[in-house]
Amino acid sequence: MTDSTTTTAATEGAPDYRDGGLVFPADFTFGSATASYQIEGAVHEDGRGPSIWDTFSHTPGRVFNGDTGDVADDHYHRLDEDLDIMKALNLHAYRFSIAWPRIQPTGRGPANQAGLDFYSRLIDGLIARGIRPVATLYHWDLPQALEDEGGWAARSTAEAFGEYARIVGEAFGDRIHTWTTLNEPWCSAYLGYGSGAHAPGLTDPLKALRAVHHLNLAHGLAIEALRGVVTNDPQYSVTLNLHVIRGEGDDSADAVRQIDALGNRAFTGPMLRGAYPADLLADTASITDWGFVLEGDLEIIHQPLDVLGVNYYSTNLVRVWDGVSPKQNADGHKDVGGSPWPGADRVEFLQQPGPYTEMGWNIEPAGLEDLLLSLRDEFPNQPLMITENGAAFDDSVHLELAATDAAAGVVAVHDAAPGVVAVHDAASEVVAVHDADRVDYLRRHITAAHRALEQGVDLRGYFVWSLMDNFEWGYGYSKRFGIVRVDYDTLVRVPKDSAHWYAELASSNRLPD
Ligand code: IFM
Repeated sequence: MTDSTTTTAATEGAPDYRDGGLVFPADFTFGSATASYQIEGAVHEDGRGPSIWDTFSHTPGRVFNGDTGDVADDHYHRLDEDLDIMKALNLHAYRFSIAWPRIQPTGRGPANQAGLDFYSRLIDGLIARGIRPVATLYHWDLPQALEDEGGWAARSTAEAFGEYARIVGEAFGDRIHTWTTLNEPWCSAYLGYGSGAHAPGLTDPLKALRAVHHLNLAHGLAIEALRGVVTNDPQYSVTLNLHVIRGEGDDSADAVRQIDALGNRAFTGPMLRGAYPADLLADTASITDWGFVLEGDLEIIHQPLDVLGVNYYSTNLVRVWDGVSPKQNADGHKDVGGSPWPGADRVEFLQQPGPYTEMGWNIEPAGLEDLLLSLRDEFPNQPLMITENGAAFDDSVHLELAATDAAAGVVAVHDAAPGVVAVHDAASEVVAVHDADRVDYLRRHITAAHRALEQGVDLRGYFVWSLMDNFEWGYGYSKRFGIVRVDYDTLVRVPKDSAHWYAELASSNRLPD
């Protein structure tokens, strides 16, 4: 996951990753992913309690444009329509998350039956359509009541999570294909409690590190609880946003190592090796002695995993800050003042060469190949799954009509972003989105995945982020990652070209030409 030299897939023969016709194994999974708060809406319905993201998004200044997940994609009320879209896209699997506050409105106590019923309908609807359910237990919507008791900085939240896992395991443990405990605990800990860019919006390095451990512990407790109650033979996993870290300059090795420790090994260490890395403990010694790691915790966290979920979007470039020039913080996350890198004050994140997605993230498919190869080398017996990859491009539609086509009744409308064209009918409703940029991004990254497979990586599948445009956390609805367009006024869904392209891939396991 680190690279302080210059030997990367990007520089070896410089492939452009724009292959067609590549064939994936017949049992390779192509799916798509979403998360509860990003798509469901219906935040006050059927007994759902408030989550930290309800509080955060309703706090002025926290989310772009004051956007909230109150309605989002209204998936809660459009479940059948969305399931039919998944079926039409030939998805093999669908990765969704369960909103803890729908199941336990305050994070403790008996299950809310209406919440269980919603996910039961979702799971049954998937199975009826031949789509495997991949359930994430936690994609960031912590019950607010638990945050009020200390949130992830408190051990009791991890213990409550184990009980929540037992409840959903008892309810759905006959039907879930793959259980994923956490999505990107890096973000929950460091953006939630370190930088303040995510809920609950705190900027406390000690709490961020306590959160790291309690999220790790929650992962282990959840798997233990699930194993005790499920009745089918599911796969167990966790999804990490592992960082591909390049170094700039001859003295960058230590900066790379430090970010690798905080960003990657703080999770893979305890989860896959049963220990926190010694250099992580040393780097953060001025913040904590890690006395919150109690005897027995590491055994609980160190669970065999059927697949390790990997989310990949772009790379990082770091160097040692000289302490004089203005410090660059181009780590790809919304800069709201605090640092998501406790103890790494001497490391700066450099802006990388483009091209970029609408998030400002550099497009580098070689980074995905490098990441998969390095995981193969570090954890040779660990099967992998790409649980998120995708791109935001500006295919929102606020455009002029092209008079020449109007007579034909279909009006091509060109967006500001090159490579994206939305097509309206005469009533100005979007009927197609030609998102060539996104197709190109997906093609290149899926080619990178194929290259990794050919080099012996035990890669089991790929999930595109995201099935549909949705609430992109601190950026609200301003960033569109979906392969299906959502009109936030009408909530009408329109599959983009990328969706049709992906459907063709999923139907044949062959990369379209
Ligand atoms: O939208 C998020 C998702 O919730 C977690 N992984 C990254 C995506 C894009 O930022």
